[in-house]
Amino acid sequence: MFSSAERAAWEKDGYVRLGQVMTDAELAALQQRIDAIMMGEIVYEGMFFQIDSTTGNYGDLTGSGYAGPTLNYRKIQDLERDPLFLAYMQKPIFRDITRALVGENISCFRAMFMNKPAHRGTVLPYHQDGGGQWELDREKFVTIWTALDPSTLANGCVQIIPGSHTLGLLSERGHTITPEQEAQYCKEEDSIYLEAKPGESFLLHNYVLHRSGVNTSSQSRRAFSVVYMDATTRSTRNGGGFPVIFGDGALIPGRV
Ligand SMILES: O=C(O)CCC(=O)C(=O)O
Repeated sequence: MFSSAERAAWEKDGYVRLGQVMTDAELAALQQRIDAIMMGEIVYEGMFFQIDSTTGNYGDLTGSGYAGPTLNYRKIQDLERDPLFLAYMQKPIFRDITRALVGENISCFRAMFMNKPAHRGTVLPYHQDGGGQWELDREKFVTIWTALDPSTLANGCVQIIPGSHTLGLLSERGHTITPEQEAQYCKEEDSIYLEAKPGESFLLHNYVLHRSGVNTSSQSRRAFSVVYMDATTRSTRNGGGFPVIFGDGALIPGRV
């Protein structure tokens, strides 16, 4: 369960390594499942897909939508609709963490696959999770990021600035920060690379500055990132709520 030492580390540094919280068999099943979704063998109508850029530039990413069978997707969202991913999201350890840090009833803003395909990938600039672009009426959430492959410096692991969550939200609009802020707050020597074994998870504070680079290796860097938030959170765009993961009205794997 979520220990007081882990909580203290997360509060101080804005992140904590949780280790592997699933079995090797569960990991293999998630790896196979995400590939099957990319290859169009399992289809969820309306699921969000984004193909990776060919240039590695964030600005070159184009729209969303399924673009045919390929392992070159950068991002897939709405994975709470898949029973294997949903069951993983509902692990007791995540129940414990979200109860301690967020509340009793928990929804998810996004259940997202993030990929750096072999010899590809797109630079994701330093940013924080939150701000006006997220269009939420409150910001009470945490991210749990899980490696589905070995995640290394060579294949574009996540890089963070420990303690930067204490700066608060740097841009009202959010997500990315200005070049001046990056020069001021994101010095290479202050950063750490979250290298991970497949199956390992990190708990991240939503305001911790983080980025990731491209993949210079032949090993893909697949990962699954879930933002858990208070289930009363509403979209400021349409007033709607979000899929419930824990508590009243929680989704049930296989019945989604
Ligand atoms: O996986 C990555 O490269 C970055 C993920 C990220 O920004 C997030 O999970 O909030």
